[in-house]
Amino acid sequence: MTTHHKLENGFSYIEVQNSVAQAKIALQGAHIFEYKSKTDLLWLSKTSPFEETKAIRGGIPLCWPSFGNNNPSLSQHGFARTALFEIIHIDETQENSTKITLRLQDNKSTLALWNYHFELNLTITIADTLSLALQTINKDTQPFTLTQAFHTYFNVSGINDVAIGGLEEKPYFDALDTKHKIQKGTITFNQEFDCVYQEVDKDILLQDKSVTTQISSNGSSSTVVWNPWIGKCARMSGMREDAYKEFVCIETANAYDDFKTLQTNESHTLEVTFTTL
Ligand code: TA6
Repeated sequence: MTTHHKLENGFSYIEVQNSVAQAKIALQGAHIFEYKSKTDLLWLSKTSPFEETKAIRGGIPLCWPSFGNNNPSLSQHGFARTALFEIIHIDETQENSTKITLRLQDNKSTLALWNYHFELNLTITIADTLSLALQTINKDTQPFTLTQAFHTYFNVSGINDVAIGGLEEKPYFDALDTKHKIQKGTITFNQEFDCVYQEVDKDILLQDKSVTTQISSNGSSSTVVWNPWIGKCARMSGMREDAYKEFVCIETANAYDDFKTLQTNESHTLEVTFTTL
């Protein structure tokens, strides 16, 4: 079952309920901000905005057509996360799986920011696993280059208790000291962390006490791992100053060297699946 909701300020989202999972997806940014099945997977800030032009703090924001400041002519993480998508299709033929496709196409305001014709389709499959597939089609007569990410905020029991595996020996760019390094061992947290891993070629495992979340991807060879810790968290919009204890971001991406250039009519799909083991 899928129901449409509109807040008093006009902010719209859809709610999905099937036999194995429930989810909430905002039309702004095609932004899934709740997914509950075996676990309550996605962190959502208790002080997140739900209003036009402001990105929701939490869930899975789409960074598109630029990750971070990869494209200095665009705002951080691009414009898709505050753009209004339309629902193209809802498939509820199976009781234990719901598939929703949302679309963004170029319009006057996107062309003013990024002068290319495109079609962007996000397909979300809500089952006992959660899958997202973000397809970019170049509808322009010129080639264009993009970077992107699923900026996923995972709920954690406590940031000091989590470990991330699957990135051992991978090269990464440390955005805090702008140095290039190699990952040694699993990732744990005791300070601000903001790193972009490259050559990522296997599943990533988020270990949180007895719960393990497996992150599988296609069309991606880069992953960002982020936690703002105390100082940056206190300066962040849309989150309380101690929120850093409650989440970690593991972002399946095409970032930095993993950029994508699409010729006319060419497409690329970034995919991720989250499985609670
Ligand atoms: O993905 C990590 C990162 O780029 C951090 O540097 C931090 O800025 C975070 O994203 C949040 O960005 P936002 O624009 O959502 O405040």
